[in-house]
Amino acid sequence: MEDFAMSNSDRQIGLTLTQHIRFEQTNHRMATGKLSGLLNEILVAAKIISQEVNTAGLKAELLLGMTGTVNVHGEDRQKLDEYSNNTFIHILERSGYLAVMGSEENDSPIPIPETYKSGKYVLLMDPLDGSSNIDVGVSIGTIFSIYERVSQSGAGTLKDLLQPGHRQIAAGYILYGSSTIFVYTTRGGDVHGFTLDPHTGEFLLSHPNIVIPKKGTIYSINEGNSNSWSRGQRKYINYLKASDQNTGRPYKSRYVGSFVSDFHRTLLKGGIFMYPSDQKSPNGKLRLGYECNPMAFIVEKAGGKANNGSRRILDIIPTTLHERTPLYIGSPEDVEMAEKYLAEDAKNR
Ligand code: AHM
Ligand code: MG
Repeated sequence: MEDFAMSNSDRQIGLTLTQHIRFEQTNHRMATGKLSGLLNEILVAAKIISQEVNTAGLKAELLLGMTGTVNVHGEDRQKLDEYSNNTFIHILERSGYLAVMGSEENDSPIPIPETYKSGKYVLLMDPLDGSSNIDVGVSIGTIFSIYERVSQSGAGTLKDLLQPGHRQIAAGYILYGSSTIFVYTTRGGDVHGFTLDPHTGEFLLSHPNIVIPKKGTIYSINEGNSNSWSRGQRKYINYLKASDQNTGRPYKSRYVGSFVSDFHRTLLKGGIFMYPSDQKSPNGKLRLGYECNPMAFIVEKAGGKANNGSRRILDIIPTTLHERTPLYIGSPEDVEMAEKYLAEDAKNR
């Protein structure tokens, strides 16, 4: 006779993100209902942005192209960047869960207006990452990172936003790609991915308990910058390109130029993503608070590693809201190998 007993994986079929967040909470791995509430607010903003990203080409006048202003990094601000930032801010500021926010698009911390209740969490975000891909239909994403505030009371402060990444209590990203995927983790939980079902408007569990392969066969880096790389960096990439069956080389090269997409592929398939320091950008390009830390938190939870070439990303103490750091992130054996090559640079300094 056939066995119709339900396995754990059967039980997870059709599990919505909202139900999953609630389960995580009742499993006592997530301390309070308040964090669940905050994650649910992020989910709402993600659904709105996903819808706008998917139909942006049909409202090109309104949603594509430049706003005519520049952001804090001196980059031209895109209409969809601004739309996403405003959507997140307006939904989250009235949620009652946050004391302050920080965004790639805002020079300074974003206070919670006095008309709304303030809460015990603080949030850092890159509301729409991969700006250069917005107008060309290539995958882009949102990244978020959540901490408990360290200030005791009143309005949240910059200090609340400058905590080392190992203090994160939750982090995640939303990939607006061939499908919209929401990946998140919490301090006590594993890494889980959900795919948006466009018919029901629900995120359904599609990638439970993500574990990154110990080693991959793909590297991801902007090779256009290779002339300004350090000697160790150049040697490492040459090593990855050399043929050796035993170690699966040469590695394949893949670079979307949207961090969320490049990271998502690396998380699922293994390998390494790098945005190194180079002569033009000694601190690399990516920002510690709302790009590197959340992905480092996720990758470590999935069994991977993230460092700046020599130091664990999650141990860096931020000094400014928009500070940048070199990044090596992915399968543990690949990140360790990169570290070995980069150690040579340190010796020669
Ligand atoms: P953005 O936040 O302005 O979109 O910049 C970050 C993006 C990342 O998504 C991506 O990994 C990187 O910039 C690509 O940079 P480059 O074009 O220098 O390769
Ligand atoms: Mg960004």
